[in-house]
Amino acid sequence: TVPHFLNSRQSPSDSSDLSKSDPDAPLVLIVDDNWLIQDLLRQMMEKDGYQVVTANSGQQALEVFARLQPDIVLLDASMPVMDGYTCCQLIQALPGGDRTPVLMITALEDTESVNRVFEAGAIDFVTKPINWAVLRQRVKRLLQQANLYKQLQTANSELQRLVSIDSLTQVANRRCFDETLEHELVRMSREQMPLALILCDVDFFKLYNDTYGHLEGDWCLKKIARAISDAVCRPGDLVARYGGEEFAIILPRTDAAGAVEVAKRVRNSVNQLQIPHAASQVSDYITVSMGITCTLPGEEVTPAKLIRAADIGLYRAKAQGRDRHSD
Ligand code: GH3
Ligand code: MG
Ligand code: MG
Ligand code: MG
Repeated sequence: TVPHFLNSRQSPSDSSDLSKSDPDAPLVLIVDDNWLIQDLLRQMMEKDGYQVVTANSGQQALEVFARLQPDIVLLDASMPVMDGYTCCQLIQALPGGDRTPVLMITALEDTESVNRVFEAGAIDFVTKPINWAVLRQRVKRLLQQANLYKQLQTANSELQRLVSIDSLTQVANRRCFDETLEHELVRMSREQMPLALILCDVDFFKLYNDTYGHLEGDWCLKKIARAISDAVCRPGDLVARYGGEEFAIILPRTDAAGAVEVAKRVRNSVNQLQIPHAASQVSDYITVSMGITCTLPGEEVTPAKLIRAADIGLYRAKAQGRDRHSD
């Protein structure tokens, strides 16, 4: 026979479970060693439209939790082998466990038992014999709160994205660049690893705007940002819009030779765009110049010093004829 906890999401063929439950409904994990109570709880939760999975031991509860990530757990406090308190603690450590409410079900309401419930990380408890109205309202409220929390987290991560991204080019903005450079420098010096910085400036971009107009200029910056990003491939590397038509590339764990390789790829990538630039004095197409600098492990270096060094390289690349890199 199919184990009792393998229902709903796991076995769509099990019509007795799925016919009633909406696949988008919250998933309730019921954990109780007593089959009778388990079944009553299941009926009650299904009546309220939730999806249900069950486990009859703490160990099984952990397995089911890890596999199905339920939205709420109804957890019997008193079970043989692994009791509800231990199980609750272990759930907190599982992925998603710290934001999934655990509602403990306990026959004991003495001070020590109550304290144990909350110390184990449960969000609340109901007592046995179960007052069904209380249970249902608590489940409903806890699910609402968990949902609200999830929405807040989504909004927060969207906000984080917005404050660190340049709206025109969709690469990191100056703020993100400053923060990243600061903390990567600290990290690289701790790890005794080099860090490279490339400053990349579009050649004769004022003339491009003058020739084709500002909107075309904006479009061009988007394409260039994309081309630079495509040329930078290691996780941990950061491409940022440093200012108007200047981009910066942070390359942690990269020495001078590695940075030169990246600069060559960036130049190729931009050249391959073949964006016509009739007024450019160095090419028929849009080109970029780059300044490269690199820290050595053990060296005292600040973001300002590093940027200045890259800027000197950039100035040199411009002076030497543009469409090239220099250190
Ligand atoms: P060089 O090869 O020496 O870098 O010449 P340049 O013309 O690129 O240098 P300059 O710094 O004089 O001009 C940069 C131009 O970039 C000026 C400005 O109009 C343009 N620019 C800066 N930000 C934007 C932007 O967001 N959109 C557009 N369309 N143009 C921008
Ligand atoms: Mg029990
Ligand atoms: Mg410039
Ligand atoms: Mg320029």
